[in-house]
Amino acid sequence: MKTYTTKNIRNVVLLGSSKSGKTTLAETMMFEGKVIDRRGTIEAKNTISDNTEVEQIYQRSIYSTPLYAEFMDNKLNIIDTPGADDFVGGVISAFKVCDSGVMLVNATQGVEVGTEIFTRYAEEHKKPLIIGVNQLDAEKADWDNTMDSLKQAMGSKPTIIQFPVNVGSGFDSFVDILKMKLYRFKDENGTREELEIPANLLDQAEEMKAALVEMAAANDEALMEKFFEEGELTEEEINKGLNIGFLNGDLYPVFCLSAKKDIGTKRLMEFIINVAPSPENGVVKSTDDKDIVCDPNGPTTIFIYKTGVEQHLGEVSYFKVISGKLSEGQDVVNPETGNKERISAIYAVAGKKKEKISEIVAGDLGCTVKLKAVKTNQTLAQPGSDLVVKPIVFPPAKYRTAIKAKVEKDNEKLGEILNRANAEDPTLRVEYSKELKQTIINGMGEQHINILKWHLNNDNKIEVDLFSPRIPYRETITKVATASYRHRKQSGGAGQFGEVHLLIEPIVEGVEPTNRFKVEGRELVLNIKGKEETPLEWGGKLEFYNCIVGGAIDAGFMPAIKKGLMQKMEEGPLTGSYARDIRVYVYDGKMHPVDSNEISFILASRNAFKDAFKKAGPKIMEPVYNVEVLVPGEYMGDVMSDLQNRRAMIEGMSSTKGFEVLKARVPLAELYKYSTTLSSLTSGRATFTMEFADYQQVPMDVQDKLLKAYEEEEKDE
Ligand SMILES: Nc1nc2c(ncn2[C@@H]2O[C@H](COP(=O)(O)OP(=O)(O)OP(=O)(O)O)[C@@H](O)[C@H]2O)c(=O)[nH]1
Ligand SMILES: [Mg+2]
Repeated sequence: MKTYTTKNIRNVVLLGSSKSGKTTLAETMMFEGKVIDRRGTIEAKNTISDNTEVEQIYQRSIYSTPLYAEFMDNKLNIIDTPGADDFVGGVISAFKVCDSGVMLVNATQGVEVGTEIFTRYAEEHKKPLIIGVNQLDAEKADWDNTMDSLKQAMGSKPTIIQFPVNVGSGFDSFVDILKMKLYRFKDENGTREELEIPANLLDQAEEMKAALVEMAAANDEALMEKFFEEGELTEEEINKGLNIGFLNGDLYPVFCLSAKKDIGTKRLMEFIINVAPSPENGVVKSTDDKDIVCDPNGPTTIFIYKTGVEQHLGEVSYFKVISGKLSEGQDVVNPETGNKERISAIYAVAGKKKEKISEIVAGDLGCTVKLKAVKTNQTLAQPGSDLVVKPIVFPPAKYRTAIKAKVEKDNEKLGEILNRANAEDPTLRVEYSKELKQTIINGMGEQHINILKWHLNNDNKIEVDLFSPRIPYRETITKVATASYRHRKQSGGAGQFGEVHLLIEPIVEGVEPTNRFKVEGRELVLNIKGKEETPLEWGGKLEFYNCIVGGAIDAGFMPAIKKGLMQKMEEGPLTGSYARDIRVYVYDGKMHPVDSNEISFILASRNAFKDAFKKAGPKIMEPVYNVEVLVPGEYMGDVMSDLQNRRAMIEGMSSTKGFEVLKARVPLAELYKYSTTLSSLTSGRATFTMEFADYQQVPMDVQDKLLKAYEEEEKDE
């Protein structure tokens, strides 16, 4: 392969909803770029992009796949991404390393939820976007509907560069308004004729051209002025105006495609080479907010955007050269860990096909193998450089499941594999919860987890059970109560004796502690001598007051009393969940000159606390999440009633760009497999996010159920 300079590189991410045809387009682009001489198909499971067994089984993209073609003396790097929400991690990491995007819209569907989400990402990442209306050859393709939905979702940004002549199964021609020509395709291999626009389409073409010129003029003041004065622009000026608008993300040029029949692919690739930005002027921020400029003569900095294990190669790390050059044999370091790595080989990548190269420059994408300890989202740099590329921020998880090996002895190995999966895919977060005594996987959806399960079964031969995870409930109290407990043991040997009287009350924000209480029909005035405040690992706090008078209990036993309380705070009296936000006043008790010791007071305080807790209006609290659903209007009613069945508090509704946005607070206990339900309610046309909000008391009926379940569990043990 020839060596490319930074300005001869284009990095483009292929985006779009599931099944819009990204992988098929990638295949056709590889064909046009002469990487392959026969095109594979999704159905025949032989595309260059969907090259893993699991993608072929499911007939969809699961991972983002880097590909490249040498085209018009440039290196065109393409990342084919998965369209399903569950695999969005691959899309987000592709955004980090690509300089523009092609958004495919399925002409039989128009704008879908995925289109909307990925457009938002492109705007956030400030990446110029080209729109490809694909599948124009499909029987049910509808150009007008598709354009209407694009305008509804994106306002005036979609800018028609081409329009189709004969949409549907006979599709073979479109008019290109920039060139003012008609392109007709003679076969399914991209062979095209360039013809004059026939008379019956000329008016339409001219009308669109006028709109295009106006759109072009709007992006530059000088052009605008000239346009107003003279009423027209030269070809060159039109291109200039469109380029400015495109690069600023103010307009999205719209192209006609049939990826399947190779119609329009080459023209799209030409446009990318001619107009889409090279990485040349790209700037990436470092973790300390410095600019890292894409300069081939700068210090070597590479960013790892994807890692994975591949047959015959072992660990493969995919990177972008952010600055400088990288050569075979070069030594680099991970500035965060200090780990040294040697770049034993560099490859240009087209799916599984990897071509060895000896050097790669700033802006280019490549991969290397056998690095010792590098994870996705890390930087490698030349020794002495401390610049770390700001890592990609992945969206919060929205699917939570507990996992366990079917065979106990596999659990250790399972733990290791899960940790590695977590390092490869940052949207798959694995934690062992000490509190819940479960290994919990947080991912993006049921499919995401099913793919993990597939790998565990097939690659690692581990059978696992996935099941509903426990909920991290909390316990607290709602009113004042007192209790006392005497612990005494006198059977043989040394005896045990300790007696504790205590009062407890809830900590309520904004309510100051007091020393006067009316409780259980009497008035108690306490003499507060000491206060300890303990923030709790699991949220909230414990306040501990020493109110002992007349030496009823030695100060030396106070730590034991607190220890007893903490034991019960860690294993709440109601359901064994953590307790929080409680004030405890120890105001009386008794000692024995010989038999009192630490253990006696631990036990006395534990039991006194437990008794008081049960009298103090105890409540179970549950985690509540802020949920935001993006849904097409027609499914709104179904989504809403489903949420209401999940004890949701609807907080707001609004519409944006053709979709409804529903905001609600929903208990975590009601969100198990929500993504799956939402998907089936809306034929996969809605999406949502969820984020922890706070804890709130569970309703009485739910509390009763939880108490019963806990009693049963205790009995079993
Ligand atoms: N008629 C027609 N079918 C197409 C075209 N492009 C893709 N398809 C078909 O649409 C289906 C989905 O195509 P893919 O290329 O897998 O779509 P994708 O966008 O990569 O889908 P995901 O990877 O699941 O996000 C396949 O059955 C393709 O054969 C097209 O231009 N015309
Ligand atoms: Mg695909």
